[in-house]
Amino acid sequence: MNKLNELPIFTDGSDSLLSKHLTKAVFAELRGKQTRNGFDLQQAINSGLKNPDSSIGVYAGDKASYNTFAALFDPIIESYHGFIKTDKHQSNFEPNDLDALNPDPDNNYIISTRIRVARNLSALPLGPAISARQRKIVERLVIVALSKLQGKLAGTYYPLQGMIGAVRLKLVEDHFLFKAGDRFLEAAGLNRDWPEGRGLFHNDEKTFLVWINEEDQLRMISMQMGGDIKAVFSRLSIAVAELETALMFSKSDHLGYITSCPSNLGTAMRASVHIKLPRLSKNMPEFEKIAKQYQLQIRGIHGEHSESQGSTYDISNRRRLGVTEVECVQALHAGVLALINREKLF
Ligand code: ADP
Ligand code: IOM
Repeated sequence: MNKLNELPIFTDGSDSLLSKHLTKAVFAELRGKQTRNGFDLQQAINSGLKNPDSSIGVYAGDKASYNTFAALFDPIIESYHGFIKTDKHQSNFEPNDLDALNPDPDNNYIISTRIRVARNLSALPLGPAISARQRKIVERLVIVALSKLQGKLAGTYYPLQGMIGAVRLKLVEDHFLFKAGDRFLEAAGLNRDWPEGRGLFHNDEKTFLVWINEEDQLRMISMQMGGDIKAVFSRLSIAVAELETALMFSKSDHLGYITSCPSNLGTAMRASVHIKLPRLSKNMPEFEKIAKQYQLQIRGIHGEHSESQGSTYDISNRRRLGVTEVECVQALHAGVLALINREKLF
């Protein structure tokens, strides 16, 4: 990788948090630094430099990156989550504390609900700095932990290596598997040695899934058709607690769970619905205003950086750090109710 000699110039079109916070002074302070894993500023910012349409643009190679590159990461974390250096993250993954009746019991608007959390093993670097051998170790440890799951959570692991192309594409199309060749992950070094060490675990019903070695080492996912947000949350809460007895995840009192992208720190939770809003989506300014009011993010139907199809959107909580798991989902629930109520008024 080329060494950075000068402060990068961002094109006018770039709106990433990297472009906003990589000032001359920050660049001068950080350009010679690296963590004990050899992860340096060039690697941390390469995704944002190569992809001016990034929303964040930086990645951590390990937990230490959040200290070593704090002059850049802290303001990015504050901008994204509204969370400052002296704040402390709190967790509450208790389903009984969630007040979330199905906002669409007649299935008129919500197609499906999905909640995922990201996790990384505390003993190893994060994906952008992991070696091929370490990635295989992650895969092995996680497979062993998953093999102990019982009842409705029990399932099978499908490695990407050797998977038939058409099978893989169908899993991606059906929203169960991550896509190949993502350019944001590519520039962050997250696609090295593809497809080795990557794979998908799921139970028979495909309501509990684990992605191994994508943007984070684990993405644990609970999903099902319809709008029963509480059922999806409860299943995830049980599964995560089970896996936490077998695996040691990287976290800190200040930042909660440590993830490769700062947008996922804290709960590392993205709770989303796929929702049809044919009338409201014709009035994007109003749609966006409601989403902003409830701190929700609007994504396309095939996930981050995808376009929507028809009038179906992916709506999810934006903040993940400085809020508990229950609060993430409560925010989604309140926002989805507001969107449905507005849609009904047209
Ligand atoms: P992540 O949520 O893991 O950060 P993406 O935004 O790329 O990553 O989404 C991953 C996949 O999950 C995509 O195929 C996306 O369409 C799918 N997905 C997200 N939310 C839902 C949902 N509520 N129902 C069904 N699939 C979903
Ligand atoms: N989480 C990550 N995929 N994303 C926020 C990248 C970006 O747009 O900067």
